[in-house]
Amino acid sequence: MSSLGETLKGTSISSDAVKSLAIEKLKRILGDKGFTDDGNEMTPFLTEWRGFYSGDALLIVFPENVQMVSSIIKICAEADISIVPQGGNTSMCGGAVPSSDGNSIVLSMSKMNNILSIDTTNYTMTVEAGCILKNIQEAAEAEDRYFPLSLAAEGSCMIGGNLATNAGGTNVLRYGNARELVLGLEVVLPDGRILDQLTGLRKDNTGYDLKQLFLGSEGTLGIITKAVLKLFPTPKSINAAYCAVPSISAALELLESARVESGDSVETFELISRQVLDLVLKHIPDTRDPLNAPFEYYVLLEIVSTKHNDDQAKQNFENMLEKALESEVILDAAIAQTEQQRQEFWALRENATESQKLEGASIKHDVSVPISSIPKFYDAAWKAILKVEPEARLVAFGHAGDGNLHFNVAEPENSPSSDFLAKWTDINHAVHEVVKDFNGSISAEHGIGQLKREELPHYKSQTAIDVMRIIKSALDPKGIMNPGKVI
Ligand code: FAD
Ligand code: 2HG
Ligand code: ZN
Repeated sequence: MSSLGETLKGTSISSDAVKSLAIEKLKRILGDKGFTDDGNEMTPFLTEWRGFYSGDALLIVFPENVQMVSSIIKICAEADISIVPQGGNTSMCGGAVPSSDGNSIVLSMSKMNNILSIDTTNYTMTVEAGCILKNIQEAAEAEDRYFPLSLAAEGSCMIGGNLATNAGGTNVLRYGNARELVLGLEVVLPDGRILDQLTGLRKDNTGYDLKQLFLGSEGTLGIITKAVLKLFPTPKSINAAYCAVPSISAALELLESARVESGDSVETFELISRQVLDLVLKHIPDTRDPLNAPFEYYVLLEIVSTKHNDDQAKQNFENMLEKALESEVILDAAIAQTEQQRQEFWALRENATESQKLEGASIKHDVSVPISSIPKFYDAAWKAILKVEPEARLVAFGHAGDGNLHFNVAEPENSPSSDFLAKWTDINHAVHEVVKDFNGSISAEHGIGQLKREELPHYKSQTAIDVMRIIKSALDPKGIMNPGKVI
């Protein structure tokens, strides 16, 4: 449909009128409870949680099933209205909020939140895309199965958003990214057709693996409506320790011995710098340092066994830590004796983002390098930041076990946030150039969204960008799926 006008039943009408008609049609098919155009009700869907991005929309829609999604897309495609898919709106890069041109609808997946089936023998679960991640974990647990995707936003992010961003989280070392946890997918394409690939197959080489296109595409190629997820045996014995390490290199030595000594059963290997711990202790009530003295770096380490009361695994874990202590690979460690103590360790890690937000302005870098390069990267990137802002405070933490660090920077104390934020691009550039030197990635797990869209072409080859554009224009020739994101 032309953006300037269209002949409808013999009458020439403007594109605005076409849009108004489309919006009326959408309201009719969705019914009163299926949409909102109320300003106050719309606000949370138009604003990103850190407050960096906000936009405008014609409508927020809440479809209840895949047919509704398909009808919505068809109506929007005809009227050149853009669609911004939204799950829990926890994106770290402005991916789920519309632009301010007001030519979009936000399509919230929140009403498509049914767990459809669990096949304990096939170790799979079929879910709608609007299921909250935590509900999926709990549903698996109720059947004595385990869905390992885990991240601090799990109480509000939705599986569709996790898959659309190929989320990582704290268990990637053992189970892989979200992408590796999916066997089948149902997607509504930008022309409204439904691509049903909801199989629970572990082997299927019948041509291109189409689902992979949509995993990590951040809503730019279609709407994920259902997924078949992989399940695993539930860890029954979890050994957790909060370890102080003298250096990042020592942390990697610990990783090596933990993997070998446990029969490669390391579930979590999270790095926490002292600055992060300090922010958490300062801002988050009921948190405490598990160790008696301060140290520069910590590792939250968990080793799991699927056997009940696995005394052997516990013994191996303690022996491994003792050896590490003797060889000064660790300087001290607290071992969780109860589930509550384990949760206390986790609070120190999971509140890193919240406490950094409460501390003031921050500039984040979600980067990955080969695990072996982490120590050198860490030093080089920190030096590069200090050249731009000598008073910057490094808030580094993350998934060191898979090479992904959140190399974040907090504003200097006692100076205006605006001065610090004015250096955003320079600080980003400084870190990302070091990432490039180490053959790393400028977005390990959060995606590109709006935040890194401009930077992407500097860090990806022209050929890769060309192929991405070919795929985008083949699937979404009108460019209506989440415009302004990724490419
Ligand atoms: P949204 O934010 O709503 O959307 C994210 C993107 O996916 C957008 O581009 C959106 O358009 C698209 N999208 C959403 N649903 C669909 C759908 N059904 N079909 C197609 N496209 C869709 N991320 C990590 O990877 N690892 C972490 O450890 C991690 N920790 C976090 C901790 C906190 C405290 C917070 C706030 C965020 C964290 N994140 C993390 C980022 C974020 O939570 C994840 O990326 C999450 O997977 C996004 O899910 P969501 O439902 O909130 O998606
Ligand atoms: C995490 O690992 C998230 O906790 C958030 O990916 C990281 O706040 C951040 O930068
Ligand atoms: Zn993370």
